[in-house]
Amino acid sequence: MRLCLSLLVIMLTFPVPCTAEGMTIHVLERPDAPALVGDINISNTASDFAGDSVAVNGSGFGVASRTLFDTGTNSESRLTVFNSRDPADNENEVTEYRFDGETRDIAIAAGEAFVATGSEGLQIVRFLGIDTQGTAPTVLATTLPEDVDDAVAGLQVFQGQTLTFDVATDDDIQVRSVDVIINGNTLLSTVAYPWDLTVTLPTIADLGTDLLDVQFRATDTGGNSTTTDPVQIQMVADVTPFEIVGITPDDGDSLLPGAVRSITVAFSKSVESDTCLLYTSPSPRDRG
Ligand SMILES: [Ca+2]
Ligand SMILES: [Ca+2]
Repeated sequence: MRLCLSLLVIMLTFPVPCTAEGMTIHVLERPDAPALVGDINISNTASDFAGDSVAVNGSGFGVASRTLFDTGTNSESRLTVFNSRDPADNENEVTEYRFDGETRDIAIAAGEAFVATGSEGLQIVRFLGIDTQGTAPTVLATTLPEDVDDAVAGLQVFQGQTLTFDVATDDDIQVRSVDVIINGNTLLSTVAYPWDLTVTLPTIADLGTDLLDVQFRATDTGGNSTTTDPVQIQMVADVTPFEIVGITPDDGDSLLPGAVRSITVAFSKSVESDTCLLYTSPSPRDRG
């Protein structure tokens, strides 16, 4: 089974080791209140079936892989392109590509499918047509950072804070990339859905201002792009203390002499590395 997220939809794929059923993708809507809303059925008429990889592009399409074995040791991979917009539609198959080798996994990046096969290496498949109609994508910010100061008007965040934004995108063909733009400069560009829009802010001193104009830009595979209107965010000094959220090895762990060559400490926020000192007992000379 494999999980995949798409447009507030969770896809769970189940490989079916039989002749006629092929692959069934169960679609759950709203991860916070899951409910089965439909299945995407990909038919299969081969004599044997294996494979459970699926990826979606954030623009209403996905790719699913299957590996077909003949009576010997030869294998053939089939990459099925399916429409994921309407889970209730059972005619979701768009097209299919075939190549040698056993499919191990799939990822979509910049509008192309990257298929890892056991014997044939990495296959790169341009699974949708070229975007030639000049229609730009849509992009909408769906989640903004938490306001850290309710007493002051507007949206405030801490300087140096790591923020994660969420956007919804769509296109007549497919979105290739999404960028985060701050004060006119591209701070982050990502090419794989779900778009990971996590950025670490500069300090007020480094940026020279406490005001951020945040925009998001979606670009399709034809080079057309749409940029959102700016969202103004104010950075303020971070007055909250940090915490230690994890130490490896853990307190009380039993270890063989000489087994520990490093200790990892995870903090709740970035800290100055030269302020981190290690103390061990019983000898104070072990301070480092
Ligand atoms: Ca387009
Ligand atoms: Ca506020």
